[in-house]
Amino acid sequence: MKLVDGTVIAVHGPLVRVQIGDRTVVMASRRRLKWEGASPRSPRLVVGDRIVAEMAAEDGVVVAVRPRENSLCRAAPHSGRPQLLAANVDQALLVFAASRPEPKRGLLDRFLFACHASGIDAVIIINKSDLGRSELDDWLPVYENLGYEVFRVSARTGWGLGRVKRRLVGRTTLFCGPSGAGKSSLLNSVYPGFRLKVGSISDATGKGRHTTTRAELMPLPYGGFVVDTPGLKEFGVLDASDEDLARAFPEIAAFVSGCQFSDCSHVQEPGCAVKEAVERGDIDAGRFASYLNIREEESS
Ligand SMILES: Nc1nc2c(ncn2[C@@H]2O[C@H](COP(=O)(O)OP(=O)(O)OP(=O)(O)O)[C@@H](O)[C@H]2O)c(=O)[nH]1
Ligand SMILES: [Mg+2]
Ligand SMILES: [Zn+2]
Repeated sequence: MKLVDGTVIAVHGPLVRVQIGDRTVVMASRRRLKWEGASPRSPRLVVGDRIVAEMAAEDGVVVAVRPRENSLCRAAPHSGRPQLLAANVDQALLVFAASRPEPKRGLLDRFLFACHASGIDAVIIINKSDLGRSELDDWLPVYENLGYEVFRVSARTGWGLGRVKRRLVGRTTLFCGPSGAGKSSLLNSVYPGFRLKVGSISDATGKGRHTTTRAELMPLPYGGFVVDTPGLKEFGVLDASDEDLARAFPEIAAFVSGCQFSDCSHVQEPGCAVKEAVERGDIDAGRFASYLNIREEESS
């Protein structure tokens, strides 16, 4: 018996696939798994977790989990319970398609919010730029003006991928976004060796078909790791504190001190500087809608 360190690269029900040095081992976990550090938001192993395994010959069992540096977490669609997408990532690439499927701003704002709340750098990737003009041309500049990095790319033609590749080197990067946005296609384009399965877009709904079914951590040949994930339809937020909201929506927070009431909810109070700014166009109406929506979900 000896103890070795490893990283979870995939979760298969109760079993995990763990990278230990240059080999991978599928193993179960001790029932009394030791969570080092603070108690975890979700006590289930997730891709990216750093673990300690007890090995005997070729077999192993997970006995402990190192403290998580960060984790991207959402409220699971039905139960509302914390569900982690991955742990210990350096950045998240939020992948949306210019069209097919149509990009949803509400979802983008929720991803951005969760990244802020977990301290994970977010980059906005607009894939399928080869499809031409899209409704997103009207609102994407809002995000560029807020200081987000926005990369327009095409996995199909290879356009813009150099920048993406440079951004991946030496880091652990989570790819997330709706089904059909082209996460797996992009990963295949930056490294064809991945040979990830790619789905089609339904002609009836214009949406993806949930081709990727589990998150997987994969090494890049030029250094760094990427995590491909299944497409997400919804992203329920957890623990949205006022500070988290202010950090994720700084352009709204900037006006709050001008409101007549110090506890203004910016919904129907008179003398609301936030609503006035929305009416003048100084705050983008779509962003304000996302802000209210996230806050409302949190208080419900
Ligand atoms: N026109 C165009 N189509 C693309 C591009 N990138 C991907 N696609 C197509 O979009 C469809 C979905 O691609 P996937 O890579 O499977 O999408 P995904 O985000 O991994 O989807 P899930 O695994 O279901 O979450 C496929 O038919 C791809 O060929 C692109 O840059 N341009
Ligand atoms: Mg996929
Ligand atoms: Zn107000």
